[in-house]
Amino acid sequence: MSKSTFPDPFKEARDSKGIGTMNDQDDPVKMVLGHKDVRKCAHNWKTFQSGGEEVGRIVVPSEVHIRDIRQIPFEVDPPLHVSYRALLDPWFKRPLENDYQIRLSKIINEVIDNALAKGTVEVVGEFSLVLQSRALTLLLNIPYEEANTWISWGTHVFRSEHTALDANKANILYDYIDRQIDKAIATPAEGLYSMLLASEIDGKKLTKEEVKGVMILTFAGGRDTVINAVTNSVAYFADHPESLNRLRAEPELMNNAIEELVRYFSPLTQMGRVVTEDTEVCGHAVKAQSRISMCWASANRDERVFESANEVVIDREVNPHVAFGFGIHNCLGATHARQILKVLLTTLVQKVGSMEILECKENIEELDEFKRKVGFDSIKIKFNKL
Ligand code: EMZ
Repeated sequence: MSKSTFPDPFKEARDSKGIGTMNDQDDPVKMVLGHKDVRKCAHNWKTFQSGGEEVGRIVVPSEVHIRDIRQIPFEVDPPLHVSYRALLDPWFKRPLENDYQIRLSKIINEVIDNALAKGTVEVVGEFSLVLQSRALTLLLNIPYEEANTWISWGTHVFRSEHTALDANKANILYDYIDRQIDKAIATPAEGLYSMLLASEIDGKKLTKEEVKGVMILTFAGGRDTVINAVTNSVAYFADHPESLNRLRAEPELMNNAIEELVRYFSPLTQMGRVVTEDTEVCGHAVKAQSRISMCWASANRDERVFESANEVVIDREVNPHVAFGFGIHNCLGATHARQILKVLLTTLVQKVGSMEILECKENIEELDEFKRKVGFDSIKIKFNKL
C-alpha cells in the first residue's frame, strides 16, 4: 500500500448494516454510513438537531466537557440559523474575489518557494500549518503577522499530542478570542471581529458571546481539516507524479481534481446530531435524546454512488460527495478551503517537478469498531524544482 493510500474502514459495516456504533465518552453514537441515508439525515434538521441544549454534543468526540460556548452557526437550527448564515455567507464567499485570490496566491507561493529552497520539509508543521494559518488571516481580514501566534499553537486547537480533548489548550484559544474581541471593541478595524460586532441579527446587535461563538468555529472547524486536506494532497501528488503531470497538461481538470481529493480524503470524518423524537435510521431504531452521526467519510466511499470509490479518479465528472457536509449546515468555510486547494495545485503544477515521501507517521482516528487514517502526524517530503 502506498503512503498516500487512505483505506475505507467502513465498507463491511456499510454493506451489511448501514450503521456503526461508537461509545464516545459514555454517550454512544449511531454512525450512519451509507450515502443516501447520510443525506437523508442531514436534510432532516428537525428530527436530527444541531442546536440542542448541550453545547458541544454534536461533535464526535463530544466536546461537552471542554466548552460551553455555542459555535455559531454550526450549533443553531432554523429559524435563527438562517439569519446567522445570511449575515456570514457574504463574508465567507470573499475568497471568490480576485484581490483575495492574488493575496492567497502570494502566501502559497511563498510556502512552496520555501519548501523548494529547503529541499526537504516536514509538511504538516512546516508547510500545511503555516499555509493554513497565513491563509486564515485573509479570511479574517487581519494583519498577516497574526498567523505567527496561531502557528505556535500547533495543528489542533482542542487536541494535544496525548489527549484527544485538552481543556487547557482550548482555553488558550478562548482567552485569545476574548482579547481580540475587546481590542476590536476599543479600536474597530476592517476585520471579521469588527464586522460581527457592528452587525445585527433580527434587529439586535450581536453579543460578545455570539461573536465568540462564530470565531471559535472559524478557528476550530477549519484547522486540522484544512491541514489534512493540504498535507494529504501533497502526499498524493508525491506518490502520483503522473497526476501532477496530467494537471500540468490539462489544467481544465483542476476543479474535478479538487473535488475528488476532498471526496477521497474527507478531512472531517463525521458530524453528529441529537435525535429529537423516537425514530429509525436505515432500519435501526433510535431514541429521542440519543445521538447519531453522519459519517461523511463512509458516504464518500459508497460504491452505489461512486464507481472505483477507493481510487482517486482525478477527472471524475459526477461527484456528489458530502465532504463539506450536506443540507443547511453545509460548510461555511468551503469556498475558502476550495480556493486554498486550487491555488495550491496551480502553484505545485507551475513550480514543482516531483516530490518524494521520505518518512511519515500516520494519524489514525480510533472510532471503536473502526480505525480511520485521516492524515499524518508528520510527513517528510523532498520537493524537486520543475
Ligand atoms: C467544530 C467542528 C466543526 C469542533 C465543521 O466542523 O470542527 C472540529 O474540528 C472542532 O473540534 O469544535 O468546530
